[in-house]
Amino acid sequence: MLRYLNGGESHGKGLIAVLEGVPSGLPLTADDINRDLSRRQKGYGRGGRMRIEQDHVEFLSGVRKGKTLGTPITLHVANRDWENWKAVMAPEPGPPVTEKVVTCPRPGHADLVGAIKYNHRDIRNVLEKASARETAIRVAVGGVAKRLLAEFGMRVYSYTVEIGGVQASLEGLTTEQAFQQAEESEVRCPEAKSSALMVERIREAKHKGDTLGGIFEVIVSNPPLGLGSYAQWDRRLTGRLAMALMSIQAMKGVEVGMGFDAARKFGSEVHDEIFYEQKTGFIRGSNNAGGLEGGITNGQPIVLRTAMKPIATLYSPKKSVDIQTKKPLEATIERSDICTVPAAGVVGEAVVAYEIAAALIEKFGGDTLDEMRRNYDSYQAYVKQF
Ligand code: EPS
Repeated sequence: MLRYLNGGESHGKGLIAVLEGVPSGLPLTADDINRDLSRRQKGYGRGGRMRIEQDHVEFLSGVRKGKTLGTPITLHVANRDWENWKAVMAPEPGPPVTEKVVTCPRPGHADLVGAIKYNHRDIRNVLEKASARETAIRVAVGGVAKRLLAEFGMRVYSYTVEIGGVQASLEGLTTEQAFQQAEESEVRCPEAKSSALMVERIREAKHKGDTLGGIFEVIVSNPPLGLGSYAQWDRRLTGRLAMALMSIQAMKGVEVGMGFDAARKFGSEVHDEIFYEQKTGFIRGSNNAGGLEGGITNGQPIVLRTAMKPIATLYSPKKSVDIQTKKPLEATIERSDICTVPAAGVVGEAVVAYEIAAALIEKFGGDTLDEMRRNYDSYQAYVKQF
């Protein structure tokens, strides 16, 4: 069983995660993870904080001489901004740093509900963990998962398909091409014309003191048939993937394969027909299901799209109420990003990689990578002759 917990405040000393259940013998280096940490920090529309941070992972346990030990892997990502926040965030008892106390909740953020739920009179106690800074450590955990998936021929891709109402046209592009082109774009959009329009929309939003959301797509190539299960509700992989994506800050919807469009069509236009060929076994004529049927992978690429709302911190703030004085106020301006859809795609890859790795370990689990590989190979041989 794969599991992890994370901890860390946005302006605290750093972020950590303890990841347990990774088999021994998996080649793993900090570089494998740092690439994604750096990709997550980029994108047109990021705010000033990303000029301060330079995220790197440090393994505090579970990895020795470039290989996993089969013991809990403790990952650490330091917050460089901590140097500027030591007095405000100190764990030792002491008076608050008055100018950093937040009493005006931002509409759309966890501020108000979090303050009431946990009885905090300083909203900073809420926003520090609710913050999307947490996604840095989730990307680090996802990096370990990606290394495991790579051993079984799987890759996880993402790209931006929409920002502020500008839709990219991906016609004629393979997943690999779309991904490569997205990596060249400052909004991680595969298509140049839409990329430029998206940048324009973000510039416009910035000018108005506003923010923008959008949609990104995550694709997993080459998954084996049979991950997840219909046998119990919480084993359905479709649900687990949706939960993982919806747990990212600011996400408001997930589509699988054809997604919401399927609700507008006849069944005959939606379901992927089944064919059989001696050489390859069962094959499908299309992939409207997005690689998932009955909560189980069907061997086709997994295709997921996630909608992100615009960031809640606005430079032209919306109306709110001070939680102490109960007087109307304009919501607090914390330093803010304008649009983080490009970064959110990288986070999406990570959370999806983690869920697929968890399902893979559940199905082929063993204490060592070699044992997992033996289980995987014998199962694939069985599927082929079915
Ligand atoms: C965030 C607010 C900003 C973002 C932060 C998420 O941070 P700050 O308040 O320090 O300016 O930069 O994102 C990150 C730090 C990051 O690493 O992505 C928020 O309120 O969610």
